[in-house]
Amino acid sequence: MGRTVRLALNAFLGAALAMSLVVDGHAQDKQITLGFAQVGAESAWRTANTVSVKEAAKDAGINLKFSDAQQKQENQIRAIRSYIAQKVNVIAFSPVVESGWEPVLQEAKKAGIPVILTDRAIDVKDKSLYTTMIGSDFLEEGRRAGRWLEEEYKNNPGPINIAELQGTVGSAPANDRHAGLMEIIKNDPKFKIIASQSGDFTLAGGKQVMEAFAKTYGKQINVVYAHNDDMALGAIQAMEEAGMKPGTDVKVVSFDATKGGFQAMIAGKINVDVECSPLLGPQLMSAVKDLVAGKTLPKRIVTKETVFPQNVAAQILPSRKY
Ligand code: GZL
Repeated sequence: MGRTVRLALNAFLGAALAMSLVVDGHAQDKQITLGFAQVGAESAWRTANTVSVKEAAKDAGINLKFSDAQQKQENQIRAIRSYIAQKVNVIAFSPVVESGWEPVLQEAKKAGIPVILTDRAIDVKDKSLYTTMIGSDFLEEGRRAGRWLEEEYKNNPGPINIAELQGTVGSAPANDRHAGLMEIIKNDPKFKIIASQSGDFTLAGGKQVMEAFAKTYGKQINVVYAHNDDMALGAIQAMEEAGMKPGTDVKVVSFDATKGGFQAMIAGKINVDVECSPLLGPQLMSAVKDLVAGKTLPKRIVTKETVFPQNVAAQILPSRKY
C-alpha cells in the first residue's frame, strides 16, 4: 500500500475513533460532574439519603460535588450558584421548602445546566425549570396514615383527638403529609386535630413540641401524628417523662420507617410507620447519565413504598437498609 493511501487511511481511522467517543454532543469518555445541594443532616432519613447519593455517585463513576445547607434555603441557593459557576454537567437538589426557587433555577437554565429535583418538590409556574422530580408521593403517604387511623378506630365512636408534629414549615413532605391525612379524615367528625406545630423534622424539635402538648392537653390526646421518626422518637421521650404511655394510651403514627422507627415499633411505642425511602441515589445517577446521553426523562419518577404496622416490625427489621 502506497504511503499516501496509508496516511489517508490513518487520518480517517483517527477521525472515526474521535467521533465514536462523542454521542449527542457529549464526550462519552469525559467524566460527568454532578453538583448536589443537600438539605442538611436533620434526621436519620437525611443521613441515609446522603449516604445513598454519595455511594451511588461513586459506583456510577460520577464526580460528585456535595453541599449540606443546614436546612437553610439561602445556603442551598448559594451552593447551586457555585455549581453553575463551576459549569457542572447536571445540578440536583432536595429543596428544603417548596417556594423561592425561580431566580436561581432561571440562572441554571440560562447557563444550560439541567436540574433534577430529588426527595422534595417545588412550587413553580415554569415547569421547564427542572427536568424531573425523583421521590415519594407525600400526599399518598398522608392518605395511607389516614386509612390506618380509620381502620384502627372503626369501632370507636370517638372523639379521637390528634396532636400533630409537623415537619419543616413550607416543605413538601410537611404540607402533603398533613393534606393527605385531612383528605381521609375530613368527612369523619370523630377525628379532630386539637394541636399542630412544627418540630422541624428533628428529635429535639419533636420532644420540645410534645412537652408543650403534654402540659396543655395531657390525657385528652389519643393520637400523636408525627411527620417523621425523629420527631416521633422525641415525642416518645416527652410522653414518658410526662407519665403517658406512647403506643398504648396514645397511638403513635410516624413516617420514614427508619431502623429507629422499627425499634420503637418492636418496643410497642410506635403503632404504624409509613415508609418513605431515602435510597434515591441509584435512581438519581441513572437519570443523570440518561440526561447527559441526551435521553428524555419522565417529569416525575415516584419511589415505591409501603406501610409497616407494629406487628410486622420484628420480622422485617433485619432486612431494612436504613
Ligand atoms: C421526606 C424527607 C423528609 C423525611 C424527614 O422525603 O424530605 O425530610 O421524612 C427528613 O425525616 O428530614
